[in-house]
Amino acid sequence: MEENILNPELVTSKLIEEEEEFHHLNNPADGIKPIIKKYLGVPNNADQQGNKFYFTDGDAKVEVVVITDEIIRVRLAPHSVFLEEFSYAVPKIEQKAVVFKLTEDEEEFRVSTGVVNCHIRKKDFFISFSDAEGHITSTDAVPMHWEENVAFGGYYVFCTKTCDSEESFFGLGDKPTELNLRGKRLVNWNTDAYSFAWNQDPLYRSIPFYISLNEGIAHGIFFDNTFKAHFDFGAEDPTKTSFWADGGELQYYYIHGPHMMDVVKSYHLLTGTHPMPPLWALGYHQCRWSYYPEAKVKKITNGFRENKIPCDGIYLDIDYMDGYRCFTWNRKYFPDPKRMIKELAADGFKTVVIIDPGIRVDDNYSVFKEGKKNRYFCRRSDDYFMEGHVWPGRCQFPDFTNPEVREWWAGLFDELVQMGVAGVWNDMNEPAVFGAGTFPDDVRHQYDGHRGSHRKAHNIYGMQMVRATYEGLRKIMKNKRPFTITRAGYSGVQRFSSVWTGDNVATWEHLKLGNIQCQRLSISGISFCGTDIGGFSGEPDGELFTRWIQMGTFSPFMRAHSAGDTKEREPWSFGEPFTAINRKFIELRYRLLPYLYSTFWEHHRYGFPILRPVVMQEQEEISNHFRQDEFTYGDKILVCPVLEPGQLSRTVYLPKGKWYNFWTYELIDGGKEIEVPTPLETIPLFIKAGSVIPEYPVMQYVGEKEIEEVKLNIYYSNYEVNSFLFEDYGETFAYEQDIYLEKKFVVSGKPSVLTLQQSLDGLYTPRYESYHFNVIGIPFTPSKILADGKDIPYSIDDNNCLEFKFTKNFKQIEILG
Ligand code: MIG
Repeated sequence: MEENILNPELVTSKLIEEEEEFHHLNNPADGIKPIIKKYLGVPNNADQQGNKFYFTDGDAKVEVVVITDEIIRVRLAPHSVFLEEFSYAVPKIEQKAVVFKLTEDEEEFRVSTGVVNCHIRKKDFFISFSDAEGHITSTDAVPMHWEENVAFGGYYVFCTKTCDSEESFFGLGDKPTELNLRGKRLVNWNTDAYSFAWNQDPLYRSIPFYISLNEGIAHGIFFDNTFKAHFDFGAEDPTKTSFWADGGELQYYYIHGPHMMDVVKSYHLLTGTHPMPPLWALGYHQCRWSYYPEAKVKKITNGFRENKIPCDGIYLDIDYMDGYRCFTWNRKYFPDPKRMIKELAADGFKTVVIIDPGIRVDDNYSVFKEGKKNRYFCRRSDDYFMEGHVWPGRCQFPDFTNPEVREWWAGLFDELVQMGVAGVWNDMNEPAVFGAGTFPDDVRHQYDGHRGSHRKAHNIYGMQMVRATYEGLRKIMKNKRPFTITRAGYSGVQRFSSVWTGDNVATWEHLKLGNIQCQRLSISGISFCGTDIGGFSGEPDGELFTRWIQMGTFSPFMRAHSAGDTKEREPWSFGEPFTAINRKFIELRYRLLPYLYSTFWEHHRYGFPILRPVVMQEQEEISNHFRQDEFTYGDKILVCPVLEPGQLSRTVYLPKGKWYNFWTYELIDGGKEIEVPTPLETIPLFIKAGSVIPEYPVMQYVGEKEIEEVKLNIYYSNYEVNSFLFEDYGETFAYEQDIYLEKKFVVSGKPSVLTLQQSLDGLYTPRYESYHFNVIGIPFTPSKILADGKDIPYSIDDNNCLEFKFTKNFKQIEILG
């Protein structure tokens, strides 16, 4: 059906029918069948029910719903019957008080909020959107259309909009291709993609959300459809953008900007954000397929402590299980897991174990027996069980779209948690099946009461698995924050899990790809993401591994992982100078923990992405639409990883404003490209002038020492800049009861005075008493420091930085020249 969707005949009458040859039916033996393609023709009337507006054309009906001032949802029912409202991505729409109205003139119906207008054109049912100033931001190129597909009994649904000559596209989750999706055609169908290649599509996740940027204005389209979905950003026809799905409803949210950041925040409003992770989960994690037996695990964890390289997480891959049976232990390798986990914990390591969806068919295995007895496993259309081979051999698979099954699965973690397991790694949940790839289309799913075949449930299967896992852990761990990681997911998976990019390869190309994928995931709702540092398959040399550690230091999730047939792959495996550099960067990760944690809070609470491509800083600049190496980590630190071997310097674009080189303290004017030296010891890192960057002392793991003081690095600026610091217990859900502290710092400099103000908001009291201030870049010779009016002592170090200490409760500090 890809033949001519983008170039239909001009349509002016009512529902137009087109017959065409169709080759892609479910059963190839059926051969070629005619399919009917229909287009909306003319909207006859507008019917308002609250915030919903209905427009009909014969049998077809379109619904336009005002969600917020910025968000309008459009739905199409080819035969007037809308499906019951249900979405795994959008758990509930927070209906805000929005003022909207319907107007009509000769040409169109118009639904307007204060920010957006949705135009429904009378002559041809074209739907378009404009902002309050009248800029058209999105418009249909042909009316919404569909194909009635007799083979599966539903519709293939299509929406085609115009694509302007300089329009750029971003988003769609984990696509392994350039950051700007202009000119690409992509598909969403969760796929186990071992050793994936540049441009390989699809991969593990389905995030049907993209951002368009055109003439300086951004808007988003969230096509909330779990079926196999397709996107074309001017690939087939450079003047058209299309999205369509092999079933389900044509339902999309138009999300107005005008800034990309506004779009991402609104997308988060719909699909949610990551809950606050336990602080330790933001530390460094070490993984391998697999560390076993126990002695090997201990050798690795001791290696960290001996080498003085910080680490918080140690992973057990599938070999910890008995014959790969989930929720069991191989007692030969791990005779007493509870004791081992306790010993690891005493040494500061959290144990994370893998879990797969495939349950071994084995009547002596309690998980299988329970699932069988309660009919928890997926079945084919004719009631046979869905069986497939995965690691344990012949398996059946829980139907995670059934709430009862999720609850059962959730409970299965009880024993692991009692043993001390702190996190769960959800793998193979695309779902992956050896040989077949995944389940056949006819497998049935309960779909939370909205039954469907695997065509509908495939893309959300993994998300529902990790949801069950997360909810289980949350319940069992009581007030402790669980840690989960998943490979597969759909929009909204961020509410339940972090994500890694899957089975990458130890090549420089994959380092580059991983950098793009993490930025893309972050602006697609999934901020808590990372790559397998070092590359899963293949062998990195010391240089590649170190460059990957350096990039990974600025991935919200930082974990090294490797396949079992590769050489040793710990941060000290490559000898010097690599070990020392890896240590220095992992230490930097730990120093910056309070900054990352605060940035995470900004994500969780306010919907900001953690990684932000530079196009997000300056979207008006067309050249930025094609930059994909540099990004900001939060809004204060600009990072540009080194992505080529042997690179002694590289070009970096600094957005407008003033930036400090993190390593040299040199102050640089942004808004231009600069050449930065990149010896193996460093990567380009810049701090926005005026920032306050909080720092913890280096620790071998979170909680190793009581923090006695927090360092505040203050970067002088001659304009006013705000910074935030978020603090709480770091491991409980007290923040949901508003027990936390938000600190705001305001830095403003004059030619001979620098002022720093602090305001506090919240109920939490950190245990440390004082700050250690480190003031960078003061352009005058200080003569005196007044802290809350008191004259206090200070020193000036070799880098010309001003150092002093004062109470954490200060209100105002003035450094006078
Ligand atoms: O078929 O559990 O992506 O991280 O180490 C391979 C073994 C199954 C795939 C995961 C990888 C993990 C591996 N798993």
